[in-house]
Amino acid sequence: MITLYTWATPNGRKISIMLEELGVPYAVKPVNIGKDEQFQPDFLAIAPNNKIPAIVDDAAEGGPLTIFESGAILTYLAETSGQFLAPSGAARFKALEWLHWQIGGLGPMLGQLGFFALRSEEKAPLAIKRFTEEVDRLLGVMERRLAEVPYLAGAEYSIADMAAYAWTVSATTFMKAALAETLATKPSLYAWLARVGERPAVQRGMAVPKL
Ligand SMILES: N[C@@H](CCC(=O)N[C@@H](CS)C(=O)NCC(=O)O)C(=O)O
Repeated sequence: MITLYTWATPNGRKISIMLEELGVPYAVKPVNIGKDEQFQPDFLAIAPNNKIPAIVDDAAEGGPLTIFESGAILTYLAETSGQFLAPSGAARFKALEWLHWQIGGLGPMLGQLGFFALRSEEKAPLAIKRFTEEVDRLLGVMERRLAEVPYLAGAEYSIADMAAYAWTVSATTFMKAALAETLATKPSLYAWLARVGERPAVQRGMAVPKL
């Protein structure tokens, strides 16, 4: 049995989407990051970086295994199930390329933009300008990719799409006001959002955790 430590945020939902896609039973442990539960010693023993998501796989080869960092978790689940990541060749590395692009670029930049433009009471114009421009650039990269292929890795839906989906939903909803100008010129991105968003497993995964 896999236990997922998560919260109602894009990084957590990447993993619930994957677990729903796989159709495996899993237990959900909500970690309320608004109440600093990510700093509790029992959670830090699993996720020393004090961030969700994390998993514990009790049935892992060699004994129970804890994993933090969403990219590592998605890769582990893909490899142990043999699904949503090609075992070798170009398709594998295209999926890993876009997975890492999301984890190192789209996620952190949208996170910083959300903090400076929306959540922070004190407004820092230079930070807002910097992160708006960087998100604009990243969404442009995504738009050009999705104008050529239906999914980020190419022809097939993969863990790269799961990773980018929840963050892109945030960009087009919660952060829409800050990104109106750039979103107006992204038809392929919206078509991809609809394609991925109509999957029943994605809809179930986006509803985790139930609060
Ligand atoms: N690179 C990490 C990012 C995880 C992350 O930023 N998680 C946020 C929620 S979306 C968190 O737990 N924040 C709590 C904190 O920073 O104390 C991953 O991909 O797993």
